[in-house]
Amino acid sequence: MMILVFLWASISGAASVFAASLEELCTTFHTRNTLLKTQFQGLTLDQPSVTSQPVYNSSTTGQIFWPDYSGFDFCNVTFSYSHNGLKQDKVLLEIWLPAPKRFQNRWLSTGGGGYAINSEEESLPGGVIYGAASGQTDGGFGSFGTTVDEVILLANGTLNREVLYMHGYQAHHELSMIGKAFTRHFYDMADSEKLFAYYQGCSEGGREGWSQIQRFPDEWDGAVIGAPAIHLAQQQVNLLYGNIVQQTKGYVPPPCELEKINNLTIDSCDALDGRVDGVVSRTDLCKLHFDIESTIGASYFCPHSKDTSLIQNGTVSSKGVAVAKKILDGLHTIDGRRAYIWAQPSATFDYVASTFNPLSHEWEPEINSLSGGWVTKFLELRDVDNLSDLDDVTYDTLVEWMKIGWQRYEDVLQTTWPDLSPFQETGGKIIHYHGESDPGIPAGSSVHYHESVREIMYPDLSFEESTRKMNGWNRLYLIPGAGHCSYSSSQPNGPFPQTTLKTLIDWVEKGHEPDKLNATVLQGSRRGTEEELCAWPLRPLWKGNDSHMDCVFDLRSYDTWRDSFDAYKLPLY
Ligand SMILES: *[C@@H]1O[C@H](CO)[C@@H](O)[C@H](O)[C@H]1NC(C)=O
Ligand SMILES: *[C@@H]1O[C@H](CO)[C@@H](O)[C@H](O)[C@H]1NC(C)=O
Ligand SMILES: *[C@@H]1O[C@H](CO)[C@@H](O)[C@H](O)[C@H]1NC(C)=O
Ligand SMILES: *[C@@H]1O[C@H](CO)[C@@H](O)[C@H](O)[C@H]1NC(C)=O
Ligand SMILES: *[C@@H]1O[C@H](CO)[C@@H](O)[C@H](O)[C@H]1NC(C)=O
Ligand SMILES: *[C@@H]1O[C@H](CO)[C@@H](O)[C@H](O)[C@H]1NC(C)=O
Ligand SMILES: *[C@@H]1O[C@H](CO)[C@@H](O)[C@H](O)[C@H]1NC(C)=O
Ligand SMILES: *[C@@H]1O[C@H](CO)[C@@H](O)[C@H](O)[C@H]1NC(C)=O
Ligand SMILES: [Ca+2]
Repeated sequence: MMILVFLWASISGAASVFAASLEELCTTFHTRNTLLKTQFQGLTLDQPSVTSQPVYNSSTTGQIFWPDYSGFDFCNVTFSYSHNGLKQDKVLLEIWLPAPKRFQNRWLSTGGGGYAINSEEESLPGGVIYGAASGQTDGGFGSFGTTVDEVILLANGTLNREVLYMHGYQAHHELSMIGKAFTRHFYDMADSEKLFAYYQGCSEGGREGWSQIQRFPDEWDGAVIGAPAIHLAQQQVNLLYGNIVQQTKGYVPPPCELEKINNLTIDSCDALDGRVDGVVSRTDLCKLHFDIESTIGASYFCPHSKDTSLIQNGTVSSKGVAVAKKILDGLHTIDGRRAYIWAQPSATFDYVASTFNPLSHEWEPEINSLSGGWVTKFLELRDVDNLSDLDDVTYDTLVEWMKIGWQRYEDVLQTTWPDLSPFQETGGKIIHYHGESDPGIPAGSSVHYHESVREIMYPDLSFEESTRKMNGWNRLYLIPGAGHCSYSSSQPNGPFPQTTLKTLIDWVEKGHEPDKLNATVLQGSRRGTEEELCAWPLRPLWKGNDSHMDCVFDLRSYDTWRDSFDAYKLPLY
């Protein structure tokens, strides 16, 4: 059987595939044959595992990272491979290959979020609609639905290092390497033909994207990277910070009180950008000009169905404001040295959770399990899903946890390597975006990394000159009013960039520099309105509700984004 397949391959040659239809290519015979030609040292691709299935007239609607699109056909291929020498090792890939007449010589790798390394098919249409073969990996964790935290421990005390490194960067490297070769053979591309390679992902998926750009620079032509969790050791602990502020200050504000403080912040800072639209497009000006203590005494009311004990009715207290202010200030050691940052003002306090205890009639801190599970599994190596309490945890404990995670995972999960010269030299392009009101991963985290890269790569150039050079290949766009990898319901008039991969493709393949990034309002009464986003370090400014937006630079605003992390002796990039 093997011999026959080889024979068929050598007789059929290139021409037969060239004009083939989707039905002709999307067969087990052709995909197995394609896999046979796809060979890598150290990996065994499993022929019998191949599945392939044509999917016709598919559509994608209601996504935020790309527009609605219907009527596309693709070949859905899955197969597994293993690493030679490892026992019980199986990594599953899924690749969607556009119908041959729609294929545009492009590859797209897609990533995950939270502890997931993929988005279970949700991200794949985002490439297929632009003629890209698009892939996802299960990381070798057991199935596309299995997340890394479920398999990171072999037993209490024993880290699964294979899983760790696969998650950190290796699985994505293999996905793109195998996926690109498979795609070339599937369509029978000539060696001289260029296959453009792209990445698109947000949050953990953004971290995965940076892991590839930082480590495998010549594998990529471009990446669209959203709100990346790159300072992972800091980030995973940071979501406990709000709880520790509540605990330290001895006051757990009812969620409604924090929501009211945030609503008043949005109301007060809205106009600072020059346009009254319910969107704080300049959180930096909000930092400079808004006094959060002005919210003390405002009354709040949050009705709740049925359970009357949950009706929150009161006035914003000085204690509540003290908690909010301390959270916004970001984590410092007890003696006042900065260890990390929090979200920008106007971001919701969604990651400062509390639960109502009906017995005591009080609100109590609720541990975020993403963070709790990081501490138990990745730091303490205990196979339990969440911390059971935060007894004796102080600001210094959080800083200590950040340091332990940073040092232990510096070479695998901390994804902040700041020298991207090899990528820049190959001509690669980056569009990096971050919701300015992201409540979970601070927008400042993206700004900080972006500025670290600029300073490391262009140490001898002026601010203006180095910024100009960076924008020639690596651009950062903050999205006014947007939350974590999405728009935010508390600032419904804010836009979200929905055609970013197309913009990147035009930049890479046609040289169209994205001076500004297109974005669309995706909810509320202004739904469908097109806007543009300024490229960092320029910031939007309107001169009135109906006026044109200018992208301006002002040093005082810029300085509010620059922090020095003096809790550490090492530089945090
Ligand atoms: C394709 O799907 C759409 C619905 O998304 C349907 O209206 C249309 O009839 C379908 N076309 C074909 C050729 O099946
Ligand atoms: C793609 O193929 C896999 C494996 O057969 C299957 O589980 C999945 O549902 C398929 N997806 C689509 C969209 O057909
Ligand atoms: C791992 O340790 C936790 C306590 O930290 C315990 O609850 C659990 O049962 C242990 N698991 C195993 C498999 O021993
Ligand atoms: C905050 O504003 C939103 C509208 O944007 C409203 O639905 C909500 O009730 C407000 N919350 C409070 C506590 O006033
Ligand atoms: C801008 O719009 C807001 C709300 O739509 C309105 O209250 C305000 O008066 C307007 N400002 C100007 C200068 O038109
Ligand atoms: C909130 O409480 C005040 C007094 O505590 C009361 O006068 C008011 O009616 C309450 N509002 C609502 C909507 O329940
Ligand atoms: C994490 O554990 C805490 C404390 O046991 C609990 O309050 C919280 O609901 C848990 N979180 C999740 C998402 O399970
Ligand atoms: C951005 O929007 C403008 C105006 O709607 C449009 O002409 C342009 O093609 C868009 N650019 C991209 C890359 O989609
Ligand atoms: Ca505004």
